[in-house]
Amino acid sequence: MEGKTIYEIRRTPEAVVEAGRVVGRYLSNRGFSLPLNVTYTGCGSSHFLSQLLAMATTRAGGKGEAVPCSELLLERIYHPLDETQLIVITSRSGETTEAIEVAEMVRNLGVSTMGVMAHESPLSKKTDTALIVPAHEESIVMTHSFTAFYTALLDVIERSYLEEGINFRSLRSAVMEVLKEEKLIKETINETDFNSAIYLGSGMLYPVALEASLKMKEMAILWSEAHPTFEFRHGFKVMAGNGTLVVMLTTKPTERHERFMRELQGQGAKVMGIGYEDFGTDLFLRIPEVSEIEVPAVYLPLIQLIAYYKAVKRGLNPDKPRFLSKVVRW
Ligand code: F1P
Repeated sequence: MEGKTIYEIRRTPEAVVEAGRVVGRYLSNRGFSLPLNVTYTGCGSSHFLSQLLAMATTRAGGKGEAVPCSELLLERIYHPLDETQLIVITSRSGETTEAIEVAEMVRNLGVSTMGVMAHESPLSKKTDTALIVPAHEESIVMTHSFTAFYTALLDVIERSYLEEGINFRSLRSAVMEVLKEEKLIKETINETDFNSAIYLGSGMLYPVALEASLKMKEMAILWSEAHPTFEFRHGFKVMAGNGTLVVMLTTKPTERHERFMRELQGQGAKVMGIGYEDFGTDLFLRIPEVSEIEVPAVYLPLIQLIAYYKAVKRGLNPDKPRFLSKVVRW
């Protein structure tokens, strides 16, 4: 029987449109705009989301940085927050202890806070402003809420620095196109044998690779890693051999991607490409073309489906990952 996780991945297109609706209301009611220097924080998947948001902020003309909540709390000496004008704390549940503790700590420092969560929660009461993106999930692992939060905040970022937001309707269509390939993704994973996965991505596709690797661990309990694409050649590549699936995330393959792919194939690894254009990979999954900052939103459901179907193939229940709970508390 199909469970919550797959249902929630399939809900991504509606979640994106809903994100657009709430963010539109939020911005017009408050006349809200991001300041120049923004620090994004979260835990687990929400930290990878923070990394994407910090990059999108810098790309749009602000100054974004991302620090995991636990590091902000415990290693403050390395994160003085001197320049930070706003801390954006993302947490699907709004109940993660470290996220709440950051809100409390920052309040004492006099820095403004914005919380982003799926519903009213302890966190939404502790931040100066709260953007509630109603991407409710029952599953333990974060799926469509990640994409919904990303698109909502991307809209806030683009409007704050560039004055033009994103087109939620066209992004929804692109996400729907990805989901139409669910059968192909399932077959591809069923037909490919691998006992470890390495995700490689550059720029904004690096946090996507980190999230893909985390999904593979959480759902399929499979050894996985993520690296900035070409950094992997510097020593790490010894890990890619027979039985390894290397997933190269790239929309613009270059001659270096091609050479690197051949190098990995020569080591015995299988290479999967995900992007616009195949460059001679063993397996290739195409994504629809969108603007560069929207690209993470089309990769996310795809990498979630890969992890989901790998879990199913391994006879695991992705709704019940071992040792995990929906909310991490101290
Ligand atoms: C963060 C998180 C998730 C992870 C797991 C436990 O939750 O670490 O990334 O998948 O479900 O919680 P949140 O603060 O976003 O609710």
